[in-house]
Amino acid sequence: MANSKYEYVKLFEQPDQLLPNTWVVVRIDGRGFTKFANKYNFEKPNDKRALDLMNAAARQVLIELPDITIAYGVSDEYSFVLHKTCTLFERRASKLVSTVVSTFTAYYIFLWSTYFPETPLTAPLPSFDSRAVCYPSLQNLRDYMSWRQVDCHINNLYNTTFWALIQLGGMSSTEAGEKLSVSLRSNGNGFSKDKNELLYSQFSINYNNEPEIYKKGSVVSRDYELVEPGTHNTASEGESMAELAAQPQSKTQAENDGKRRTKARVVIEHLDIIRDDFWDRRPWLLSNKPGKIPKEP
Ligand SMILES: Nc1nc2c(ncn2[C@@H]2O[C@H](COP(=O)(O)OP(=O)(O)OP(=O)(O)O)[C@@H](O)[C@H]2O)c(=O)[nH]1
Ligand SMILES: [Mg+2]
Repeated sequence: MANSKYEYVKLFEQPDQLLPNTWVVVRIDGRGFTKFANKYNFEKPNDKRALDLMNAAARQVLIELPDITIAYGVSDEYSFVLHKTCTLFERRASKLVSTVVSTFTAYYIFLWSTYFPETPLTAPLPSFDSRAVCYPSLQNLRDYMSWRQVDCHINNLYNTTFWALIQLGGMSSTEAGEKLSVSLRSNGNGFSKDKNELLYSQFSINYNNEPEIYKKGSVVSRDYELVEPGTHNTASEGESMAELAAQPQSKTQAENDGKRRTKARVVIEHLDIIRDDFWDRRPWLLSNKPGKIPKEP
């Protein structure tokens, strides 16, 4: 082994391990996307091409990193979930975060021309920040995911109403903002009911009929055969992995699981991830045991 007088600098590399046996969420977020969206004339409030591009980049991240079990995206952000037993990069935060965000960014730029064929990217190129957060319990993880989806709903309803007032109602952005802040003050559940009613009565827009991708955001996961709810105890499977983590699975088992994960198709869906049903039908998300690959139709 080469040994030089400079090697002592290695001592400065301090451990940055994420807490073991916790769910890790790596969330990336577009840097300065308000400006970026204006530069490329993203449609308001939602640009389907921009969302499809985010989803395509996230899908590639799951393909390249089979340790990621599920991802959820809305607007310029994406959350990638690693199972609590995942030991990728020995759970070193900087390695996990930088790998996820650089893979995502690379594909975002690589796939840009597929979704925006008419408008080539010019500097400054898009970039994303990234952080890793550990969630100690399954409930914490579920609540995190629910928080992002509720945020998606609240923001989308607000933005849909705001831009309807401007684009269809001829208001200025100040007037639209004021109009909405009045209904904001009425608060509580009445808040979203107000906007639904306003959209319907003034613009004949039924918010329920808006595209699912805008209302629910996007879920990226591996496509296995759905199971009947009630046949698996998803919550206990997710939590009992604590023992499994203490006695890691055999190498062959890990290899087989890895192969099945790689074989599964990675799909993009727009589903309710707040309800139990979503998780009950997909026990592999929480147990980290790959499901059954569906038969070719
Ligand atoms: N027009 C349009 N804008 C979008 C769309 N998706 C995301 N954006 C923009 O991206 C912003 C994302 O919000 P933030 O992440 O809070 O804002 P940011 O400008 O990226 O700021 P930082 O993340 O702090 O760098 C939104 O406020 C929009 O301006 C879209 O589909 N259409
Ligand atoms: Mg941003």
